[in-house]
Amino acid sequence: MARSRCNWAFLRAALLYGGVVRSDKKSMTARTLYYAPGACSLASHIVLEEIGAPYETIRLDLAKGDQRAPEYLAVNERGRVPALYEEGWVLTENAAILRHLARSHPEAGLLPEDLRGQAAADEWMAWLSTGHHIAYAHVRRPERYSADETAFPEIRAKGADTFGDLCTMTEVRLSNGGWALGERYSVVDAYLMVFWLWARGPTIGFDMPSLFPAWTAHARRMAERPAVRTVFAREGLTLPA
Ligand SMILES: N[C@@H](CCC(=O)N[C@@H](CS)C(=O)NCC(=O)O)C(=O)O
Repeated sequence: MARSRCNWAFLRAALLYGGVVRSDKKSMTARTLYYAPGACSLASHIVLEEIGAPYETIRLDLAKGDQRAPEYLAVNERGRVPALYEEGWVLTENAAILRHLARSHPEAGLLPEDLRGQAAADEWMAWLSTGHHIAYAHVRRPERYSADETAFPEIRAKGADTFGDLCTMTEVRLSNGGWALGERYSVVDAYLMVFWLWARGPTIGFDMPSLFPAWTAHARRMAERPAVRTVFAREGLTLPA
């Protein structure tokens, strides 16, 4: 569904004509996701693909510092992905984007309709963004938490411990064998995929199938979904085996 564009000329054009700068004009594209391969933006990317409505993508290379380019800072002044551009509007923060996409497309059924179901989804997303994500950041980006390089090993170690504890709690929550919210697939499952990948990746390096079998079964079910396969291929990621 997505057409990928990766150049700043397109971004500048979107800014000029799409309404970030001049909100009175119609955008050239309906919806654009700014993402980086394997970053937390994966969750929003999967959900856009699940919905099936047209969207475009702009890939940022975080290692090269694309997120700090003035053109991107004009989209998200915090210099982070994801950012979702829609006509005259930019939304950041995965949890907000996931909820917005699900609510904009109720026909996709990616969020429960009942109040408690929605609250349970919010609970998961708040936990993942403030728990798992931040613990992981202590391991990968200790410089965010201290100016003293000699403190980095301690910050990394504590972050890894905390991340491991959170993975254990996630495993328990998923041990009923269903989706995060029970029988129904939702945006929460797409968000969970990010942290399963990070836990498997080189920064943490957990042996996911043996340490977290229920979560790994969840990740494998995710890998059967066409939208997930499409997005993994686009981002150049390896599916859970
Ligand atoms: N709270 C934000 C965090 C976004 C975030 O930290 N994104 C990372 C990638 S996972 C990023 O853009 N990092 C670039 C950098 O730190 O320079 C969210 O949940 O969307």
